[in-house]
Amino acid sequence: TPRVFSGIQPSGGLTLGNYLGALKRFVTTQNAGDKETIFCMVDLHAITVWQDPADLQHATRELCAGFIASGIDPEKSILFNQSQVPEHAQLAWIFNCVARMGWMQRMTQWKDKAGKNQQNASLGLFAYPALMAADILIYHATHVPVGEDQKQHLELTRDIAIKFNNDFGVDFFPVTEPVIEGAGTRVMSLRDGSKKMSKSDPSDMSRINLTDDADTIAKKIRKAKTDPEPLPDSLEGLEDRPEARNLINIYAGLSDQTAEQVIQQVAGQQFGTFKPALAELAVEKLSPISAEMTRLMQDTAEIDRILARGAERARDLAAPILKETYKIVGMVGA
Ligand code: AQP
Repeated sequence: TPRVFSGIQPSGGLTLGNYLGALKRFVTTQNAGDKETIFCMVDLHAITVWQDPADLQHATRELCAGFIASGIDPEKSILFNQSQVPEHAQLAWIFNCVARMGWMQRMTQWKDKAGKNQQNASLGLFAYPALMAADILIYHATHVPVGEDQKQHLELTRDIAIKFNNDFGVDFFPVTEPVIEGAGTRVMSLRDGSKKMSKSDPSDMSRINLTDDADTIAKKIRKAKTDPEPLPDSLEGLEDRPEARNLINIYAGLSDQTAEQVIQQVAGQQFGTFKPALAELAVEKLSPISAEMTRLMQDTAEIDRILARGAERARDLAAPILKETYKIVGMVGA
């Protein structure tokens, strides 16, 4: 069976962007039942920027609760945190020696996150995409559902697989397919339609957190930046209106429709009408998830057991692939 892998960083709370761009699509993939699904809380990625240890623990458990509350079933899918499967870091080292500095320097996420002071960024942040390639390829995963922002990293994963295969004259690592489809793959900030919605944006008003209560969600949508024009009757009419387009996309993602279908229903509406409808939809879809997360977080020992069990299953798949990699590279004892 083909394998699907994807991960989310426990670097803060989950946003509506993570939900529509990742979690909701993971659940659809899991429930389709035609692929083996592996989902990971990538704690080793999170520490490429500073994380307070207690916050990291909390965020990892809460993220696990978020996966389950969204519909990931730890029996059907393999659900675990990255650091419990050391093969990820071991393969990442091999890939550090395959990937080139120049490839990493071109990554826009590196440039954005390191900012002006690259000399002061962690070496781990620079090497982030090699660890991400290892996350995927340690399972020989062929399909990776992600948001639009991860496209460049997935291309680099392909480059690493191809170079490894060429360098060693083998046909070992598969060339992975990014799966970037649907209305939710690029959710933008509620304050600035040109920036992605992100858990690390300093403004909490820029995002909807999965843990926000109904009033907070309604307030954030009411205050979301828009323009004064009514909604158009076609997608072309949204071309120069990024904020309006974003709200339409969010509506489409939450209601399982295409943006085209939504625009036909709301054509001509003022934001004064559309925003309350969107808020109502968001609360209807998100509050059961938030309530379930709160319930699951009351038993963190159970969450830890789920993660440990998932890690065991993941190691059974990863260990033989690492061993074979070591053999190919020429490590004695492999
Ligand atoms: N705004 C978004 N729209 C659609 N998809 C998104 N994803 C993140 N933001 C959006 C998708 O969520 C998955 C996990 O992301 P991540 O937590 O590993 O990393 P990130 O992309 O760095 O997320 P954030 O929220 O922006 O975190 P910070 O602020 O810490 O960098 C990925 O599939 C991603 O595409």
